[in-house]
Amino acid sequence: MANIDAFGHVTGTSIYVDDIPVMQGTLFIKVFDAPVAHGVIEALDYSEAEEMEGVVKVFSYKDIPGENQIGGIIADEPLLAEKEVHFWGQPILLVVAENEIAAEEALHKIHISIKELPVITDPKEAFLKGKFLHNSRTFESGNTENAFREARYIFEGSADSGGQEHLYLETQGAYAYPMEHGSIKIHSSTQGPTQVQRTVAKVLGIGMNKVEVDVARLGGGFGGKEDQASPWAAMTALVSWVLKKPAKCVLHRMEDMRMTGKRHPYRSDYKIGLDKDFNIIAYEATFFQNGGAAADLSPAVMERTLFHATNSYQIPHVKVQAHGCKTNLPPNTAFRGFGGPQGMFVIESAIDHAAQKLKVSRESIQARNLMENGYQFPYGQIVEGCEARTCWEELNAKYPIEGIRKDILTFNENHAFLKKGMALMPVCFGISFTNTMMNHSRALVHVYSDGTVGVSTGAVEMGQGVNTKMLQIAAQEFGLDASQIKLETTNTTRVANTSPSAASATSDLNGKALLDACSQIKARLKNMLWVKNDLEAGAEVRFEGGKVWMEGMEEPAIWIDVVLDALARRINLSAKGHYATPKIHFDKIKEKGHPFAYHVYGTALTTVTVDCIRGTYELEAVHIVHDFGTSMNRLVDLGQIEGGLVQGIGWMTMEEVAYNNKGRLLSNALSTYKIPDIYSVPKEINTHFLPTDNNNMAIYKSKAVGEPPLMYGIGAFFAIAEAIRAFNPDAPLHLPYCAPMTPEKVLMALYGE
Ligand code: LUZ
Ligand code: MOS
Repeated sequence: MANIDAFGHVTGTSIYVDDIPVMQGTLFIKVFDAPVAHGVIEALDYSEAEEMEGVVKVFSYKDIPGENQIGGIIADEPLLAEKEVHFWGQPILLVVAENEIAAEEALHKIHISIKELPVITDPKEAFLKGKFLHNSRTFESGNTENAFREARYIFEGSADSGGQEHLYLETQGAYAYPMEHGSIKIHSSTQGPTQVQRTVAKVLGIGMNKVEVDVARLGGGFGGKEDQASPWAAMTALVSWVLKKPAKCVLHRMEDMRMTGKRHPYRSDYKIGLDKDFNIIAYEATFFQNGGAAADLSPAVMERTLFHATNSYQIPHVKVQAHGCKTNLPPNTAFRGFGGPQGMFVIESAIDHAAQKLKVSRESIQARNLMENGYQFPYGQIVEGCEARTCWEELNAKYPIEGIRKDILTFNENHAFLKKGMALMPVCFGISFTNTMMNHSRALVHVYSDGTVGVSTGAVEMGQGVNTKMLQIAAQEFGLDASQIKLETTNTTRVANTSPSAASATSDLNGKALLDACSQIKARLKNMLWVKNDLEAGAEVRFEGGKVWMEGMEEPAIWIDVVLDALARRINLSAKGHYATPKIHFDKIKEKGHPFAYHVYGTALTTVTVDCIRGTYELEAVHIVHDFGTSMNRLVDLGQIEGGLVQGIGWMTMEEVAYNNKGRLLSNALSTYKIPDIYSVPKEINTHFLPTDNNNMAIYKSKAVGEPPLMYGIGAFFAIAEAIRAFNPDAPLHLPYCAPMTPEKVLMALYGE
C-alpha cells in the first residue's frame, strides 16, 4: 500500500503547525536567547522593547505561573533562564507582538549584560573537572582483567564521534489557544504529545486534564522532537494562557539550529583483547558523553550506548562504562539510534585497529566474532532469533566479499590517484524503550453507523509511515478497503499517557494496541452473529472483502448490515485497546535483565572511491541484507532503510557540528552544515529483505525498522579509511578514529605520516 501521506506531501497540501490557519488576534512569539555560553546575568532591560509598536508584552521567568522547569528525566532545566545562562542560545525572554516582524525588531532593543564564566565544550574536560549531568554506569560480564591476562593481542586507543543536527525539514513550533473552563489546546510539532502536555501543565501550574495536545504530523523528528518540542509548546502555552489569546511560535532555521540540542558527541577509550585465532575475548570501553548544559534524555541515551557497545559481536568478557558529562552546549538529545551508533562506532574502531596491526582484513575479525543464539549480552539478555550470521552469509552469497576485495586490490594497483576501499558493517539493535515502563500504548477505534472506521493511536506520524501501517492493520482486521478507514490526529484527550513515538517501537506498540481494540469490536460482533444465526459459540467468523463469513453459513453477511444490526442491538462499536510489551524487565542496580522485546539484525557492505588529489570521495555502492521479519509494507520499510543509511553516512562523513571554544555554534546554517544530497548519496543502494518469521513480539511479525539502518552508515567511515591507507600505507597510525571523516580530514590523512 502506498504511503497515505504521499499525495499530500507531493502536492503540498499536508498540514503542519505553520499551515494551520491562524485565528484573529493571534500573537507571535520571538525568543531572546543567550549571546554567550556561560555567565551570570548582571543586567537585563527590556523596557524599550516592550514599548515598541505592536509589542504586547515581554515575558521573563517571573511571568511563569507554575514551575520554571522542563527537565523530563531530571529537573535541571529552566524554561527561561533566571540568574545564569549555561549555553549559547539558551532562551531568556519571550517577545510577544501582534506580528512576527514587530517581535523580531523588538529583540534588538533588549539590553543585557552578562558576566562571563569559563566555558567547557569537551566532555573529557568536564569529566576531569567533575561536571556530571547524571550518574555514571557500568555494564560488565565475565572478567576482563583475567581475560586480558590471557589475551594474545591487546590494542588500546580512542575513538570520537561528533554531534549531528536533526535538520527535520519542519522546524520546532507550536500554536496554542485558550479553551473554556481554564483549559488550553496546543498544536505541537512533537514526537511526544504526552510529554508536551505534562510540561505545559507543570509550567502553567494546572492539571494535565486542562491541556489538550494535538498532532497531525511532523515534517521529520529523528529524535529532535522527542523531548525538545516541549519548550516551544510551553512558551506558546504560557503566552496564550497569561494573555488569553491564541499564540504561535515557529522557529526559523538558524534559531532552531542555535537553540536546540543535537546528537551527543562522544569521546571514548577502548581496549580490545584477542586470542591467537583472532577471537575477541575481552573488550573494555569508557564513554564520555557530551550532554550539554542539562540532562534532557542523556541518561537514557547513555544507557543505550552501553547496551549496544558490543554491536553484533559475541564477546565473553566485557566491561563498558559511561559518564554523562556536563558542558556548555545546548542540551544534547535523542537522535535516531539514541546513543547506539556512538557505542557501535567505538567497537568498530577497535576492530579496525586490531585488523591493521594484525595485517588481516576487518571483515575476517568481524565474521569470526558474530553473535550466535544462546550468547548472553553483557546486560544479561540471552540472544534468541539471531540473524547476525544469516544476514552476513546472505550478503556474501549475493555479493561475494572476497571477489569484491580482489577487484578493489586490482583497481588500486592500476590507479595511482584513485583508491577504493570497502567495509562490512553488521548491526544488532534492541527494540523496546530501554526504560521498561515506557513500553505500553493505547488505541481508540470507532465503527460508525455507515460502516466507516475512525482510528486514533498514540503514534505520531513524522514521515516514517506509521499512519499507513496503522491504517493497514485496521483495514486487515475488519476486512475493509483502505478508503473506509480514517487515521485521526494524535490527541491527548483521545489517547492518553502515551510514550513518545521513538525507539523504533511506534508501529509495534501502537499497532498491537490497535489490534487489541479491533479484536474487542470483532469479538462483540462474532458473539452477536453466533447467537443470531444459531451457530456454535466459537464458530469461525472471518472479516474479509467487506463481508463477514461464518462457518456453517452458505452466504456471507455484508459488513454494513452487521454494523447496523449491532447498533440496533445496542452493541458498543467503539473500543479502547491496550498493549504492554510482555517479558521485558531490567534491574538498574545489577545492570542485568531482558530489556528488549527482540533485536533487529542486518549487514551492509559499503564501497568507496577516494580522489587522492582532492581528498574527496564517492560512495560507489551499499549492499544491505536486512532482517525485516515479515514486512507489512515493503515500500515504507525500504524508505526507512535508505533514509537511515544516508543519514548515518552523513553523520560519519560530512555533517560537522562545530562550536568554537566559547561555545558558539559555527555550523549554524545550511551554508556551513552539510548534509547528504542527491549528489553525495551512494550511487547504488541495494537492499535485500531477509524474511524471517519467528518474531511474535513485532506487529504482524513485521520487525521495527526506524533506527537500525542508520548504523549501516558507519561502514562509510571505515571504507574511506581503507582507501586512504591504500594510497598512504603510513596513514594507519596517523588516522585517528574521529568522525566525521570530512574531505579535509581525508586530505590530511592522505599526506600525513
Ligand atoms: N527514547 C527513549 C528512545 O526514551 N528511550 C529509548 O530507549 C529510546 N531508544 C531509541 C530512541 N529513542
Ligand atoms: Mo528517537 S532517537 O527514536 O526519538
